[in-house]
Amino acid sequence: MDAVKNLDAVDATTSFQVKSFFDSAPLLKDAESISRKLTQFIHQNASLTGSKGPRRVVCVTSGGTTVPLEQRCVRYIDNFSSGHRGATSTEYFLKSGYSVIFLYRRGTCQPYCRSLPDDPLLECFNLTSDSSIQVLESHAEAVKSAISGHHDVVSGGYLLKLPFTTIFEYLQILRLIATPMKILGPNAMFYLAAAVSDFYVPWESMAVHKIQSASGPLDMRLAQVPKMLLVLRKEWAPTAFCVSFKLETDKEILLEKADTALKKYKMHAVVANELSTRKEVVILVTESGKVSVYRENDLSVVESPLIKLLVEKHSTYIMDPNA
Ligand code: PAZ
Repeated sequence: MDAVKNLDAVDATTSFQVKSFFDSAPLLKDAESISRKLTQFIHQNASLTGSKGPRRVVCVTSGGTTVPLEQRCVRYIDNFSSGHRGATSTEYFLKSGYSVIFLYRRGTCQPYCRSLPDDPLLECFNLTSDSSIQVLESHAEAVKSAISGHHDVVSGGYLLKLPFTTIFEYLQILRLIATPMKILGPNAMFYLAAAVSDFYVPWESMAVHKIQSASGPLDMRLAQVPKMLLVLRKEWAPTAFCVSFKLETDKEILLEKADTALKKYKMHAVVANELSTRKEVVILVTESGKVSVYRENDLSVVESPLIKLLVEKHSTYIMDPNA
């Protein structure tokens, strides 16, 4: 099956910007060990077949990237994202028979943990009089389902979690993921829910030490982060099914921006959401139109119908990637 659509090459300016970004980025710590884990995870999952054919693998990105302002970083610019979307979507992909590479911002929401309170260790457990640890009855169900849900998918080899903090780490790891994912052809999916910085300070022009306030107002020029969606789609993962997200606070421009992303970056689908209503409704934008996806009620989550719809679209894509 020839899953490669005839895509134009990435233009020379973008290629140059991408090369400069990676050439100047600080070296990724643990790159070798991340690559080893990825290769093992992907090969292991690629050899599995279920009732619906070869096992599918999705890379879910989650949380916001930071942009350091100093090499010995004290201050940084952040992109908002609690990680709830990515963590919840991961659970629904796993439930639908996918294996998941969860690329997440350190400290953000984790799969199977959304029913736990903010500080689970201190709020769910108690010390008994003989100094043993006891789960509080009020949180027992949430703790049990978090531990068993997580344990099942990790010990089964279906969930691989990789953390990032900065935009440099995020994009370097995303590139590392895409390379071995190629062997999955159209059975691979990228679900890019992370909130990724549009601007950054190139490493070589970044202050080394903490910027001093005594020097007066801060005047700083940020470079534009190269359009990596295009590079992912055209070069890193040309056969994968790619879903990106568009977040806006002004609903007047949301759909227009989502449409542009679909066309400009050749995405298979774009999930458009507004900051204030993102937990209740999202709009799935594809070449065949726009569909509003709502959560069913106050106790349910919008990721449930969203992932169901995306799994169907992915199935159609697998049957004919060039359609
Ligand atoms: O992480 P969260 O559940 O708080 O929010 C999810 C989201 C709004 C970050 C995500 O749905 C999204 O739109 N991500 C892409 C953001 C962007 O346009 O950069």
